[in-house]
Amino acid sequence: MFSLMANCCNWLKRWREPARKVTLVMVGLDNAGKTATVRGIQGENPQDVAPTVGFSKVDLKQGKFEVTIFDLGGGKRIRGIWKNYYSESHGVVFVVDSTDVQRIQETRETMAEVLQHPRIAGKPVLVLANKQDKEGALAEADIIENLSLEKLVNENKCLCQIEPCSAVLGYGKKVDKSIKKGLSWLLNNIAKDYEAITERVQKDTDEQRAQEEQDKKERAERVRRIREEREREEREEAEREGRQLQERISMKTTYPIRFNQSATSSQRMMKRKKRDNGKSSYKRSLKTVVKRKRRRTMKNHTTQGKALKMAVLRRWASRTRRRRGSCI
Ligand SMILES: Nc1nc2c(ncn2[C@@H]2O[C@H](COP(=O)(O)OP(=O)(O)OP(=O)(O)O)[C@@H](O)[C@H]2O)c(=O)[nH]1
Ligand SMILES: [Mg+2]
Repeated sequence: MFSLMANCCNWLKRWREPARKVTLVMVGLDNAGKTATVRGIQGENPQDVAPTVGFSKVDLKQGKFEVTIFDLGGGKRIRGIWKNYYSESHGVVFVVDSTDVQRIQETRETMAEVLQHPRIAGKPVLVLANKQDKEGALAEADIIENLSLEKLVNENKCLCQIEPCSAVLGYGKKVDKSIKKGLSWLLNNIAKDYEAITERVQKDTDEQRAQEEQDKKERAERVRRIREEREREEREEAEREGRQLQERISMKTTYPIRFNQSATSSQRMMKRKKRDNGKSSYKRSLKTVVKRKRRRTMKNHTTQGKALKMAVLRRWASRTRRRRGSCI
């Protein structure tokens, strides 16, 4: 009677407990069946899934747990982003393609890297040996041996469970029982040590955020320095060009020949004035122009044309005289 009451109290206590937020990271080589597995758990058809580029985040409710699963792309070039999700994860789901015997070594190395990471070591790990419905799939024991699973989990102090399964057998309530079993094993083990894992998650996440913030600042500082350097160079270049332009302009204005030329022409003017006994050089020069024109016309034209040209020239000379108000 007493134990029945104690059980009831425990059940009531658990029932009144708030939902626990758990974050899981789902990793494994590309084509292993991660997205198909998540889809099945979510209640969506796991057939015809496309390779994941980057990651996809899935939120679901599993009993008393509010679970967030980060389904990360497994392509070789995407694997670099996995570590960004380690700090906030309470546990790991590692999906293995049991038929991919050729890449079993790569799977082993990848798994070792994940479990050895300081932000993963010590956290519970569920290994799903997927694609058991396919012919030639490795059995559980073979996978444990090929992955050196025992050694790996012992070295990194990770609680581990392996479940042979098939992600495409069914979905929702009909999802493969092994997947369900594996997921509840993982959540229960996280729940057992929930406070400690959550504290670690909090600490690691804060550290990672601080590190990211620091990296961001350093990046911004680097960019600022590069921009300043470039602006300084551009300014110097502009100043140099401006100076050269200024020099060229001043060279033009103080060009000695021009200066001498103008000096010579004024000198010539003075000389002419002297020669003409103070007569206007302008009159003299006009006379010269007319003379010159007349001579040129005489030379170049026939008698008739000459006469015509002379008439034109005379008219031009008289018009010029009138305009200038002078007489030659
Ligand atoms: N026969 C069989 N096929 C499966 C199983 N699980 C997944 N597949 C198929 O395997 C292929 C790859 O599945 P995904 O879920 O996209 O694999 P993934 O691990 O998410 O791959 P990435 O997103 O590239 O990392 C798909 O064509 C699935 O239909 C399974 O249990 N059995
Ligand atoms: Mg995927």
